[in-house]
Order: sequence, then C-alpha cells, then structure tokens
Amino acid sequence: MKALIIVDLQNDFCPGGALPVKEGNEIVKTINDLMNDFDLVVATQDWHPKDHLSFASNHGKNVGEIIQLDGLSQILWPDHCVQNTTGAEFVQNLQIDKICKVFQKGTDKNIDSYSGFFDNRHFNTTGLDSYLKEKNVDELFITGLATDYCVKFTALDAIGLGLKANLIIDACKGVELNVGDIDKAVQEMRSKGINIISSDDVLYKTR
Ligand code: VGL
Ligand code: ZN
Repeated sequence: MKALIIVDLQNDFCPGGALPVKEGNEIVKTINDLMNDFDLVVATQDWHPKDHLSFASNHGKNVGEIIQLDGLSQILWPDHCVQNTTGAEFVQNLQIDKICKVFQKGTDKNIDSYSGFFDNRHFNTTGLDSYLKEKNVDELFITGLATDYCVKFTALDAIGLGLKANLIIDACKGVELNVGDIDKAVQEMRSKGINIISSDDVLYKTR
C-alpha cells in the first residue's frame, strides 16, 4: 500500500507567514493533483504551544542563534505555528477533505519535532508509525515544507522504519537558512536510500 504525506503545508511557512519558505505556496496545486492519485493521504501539522522553547522570543535571544536544549542543539526560530492561530492552519487552497488523518507535532514545549514520526530525541511518537502500519503502508511519497528540515527528517525516519521512501522534489520547498542547504539535504536523503522523483513520475504513470 502506498501513501502520500504532506508535511507542514501551513500559513506560517508560506510567504507572508512567520517563518516563510520562499515560494512555499507554489507547491499547493501539484499536491492537490497528487492527492487524487492516492487512496491514503496523511498530513503533519507543526503545532506549538506559545511557550515553545524553539522560539527565540522565549529565551530573549535572536532568531537563528543555536542553543543547547536539554543536551540537544536547537536553532532558534521566530514564533510560528502556534496552536489555534491562523499561522498554524493549512494553506487555504489545499484540499484538506482528501486528508485521511493529521498528525500534530512539536506540542511539547521542551523539545522540537522536525520529523512527522518522532520528536528530535526519538522519544515520543506522533502515532504516524503505527497508523501507517495498521494501513499496511510499505511505501511513502513525501511532499511539503521544508525540504531541509521537516521533510528531510520525516523521510529519514521513514527509511529508519523500513518503509520505501520517495521524495517528490517539485512538491517540496526549503528554508535554505544557508545557501546550499536544500541541495545538501537532498544529497543526504539520496545517500540514505530515499528515491528522489518528480510529480510527473507519479501523475503520468497510470495515464
Ligand atoms: C519546520 C522549522 C521549525 C519545518 C518546523 O516544518 O520544516 N522548520 N519548525
Ligand atoms: Zn516548528
């Protein structure tokens, strides 16, 4: 069974949002098209409490600074995807009625969660792993934001769980805090066994 996953396609990660990904909104149409080709579609939603410790504002520090959070290296972000705010909502044109289940992450203020599966310490699960197992999913097609953070860590965890993982590269956009971050992330994913494909490979296969 194949499944499509949409990672963090939320207002705050799109132009005009709190942590905008360049052209983040431009992948929505491709993802809407892709959803029609899958029987199972899931999504992740970055869903932070206001006092989340990945927010620079909660430390009186600058965005982009790196701190140690309980022994883990943590980049400090602007306040983003705060629970029950417009910024945390899925982008308006996304066809959310096609999404079978949403997995929220980053809900524990003490730890960040880039992957849609586990927190950054691999301690708590969002439930995505057991859900996919229950549905007999053995192959995941990954889309969304941001290529160099949440998309990458979701893909790496998928491989770690023994799933076949495909990154639909034109259905993702990255933050690129440093020039070259997106390329580096894609290379890392490829080297760890993730298939890098394009939406055409999926959309036109059955036509
Ligand atoms: C993300 C930074 C902080 C992402 C989430 O969705 O890639 N990046 N929180
Ligand atoms: Zn976040």
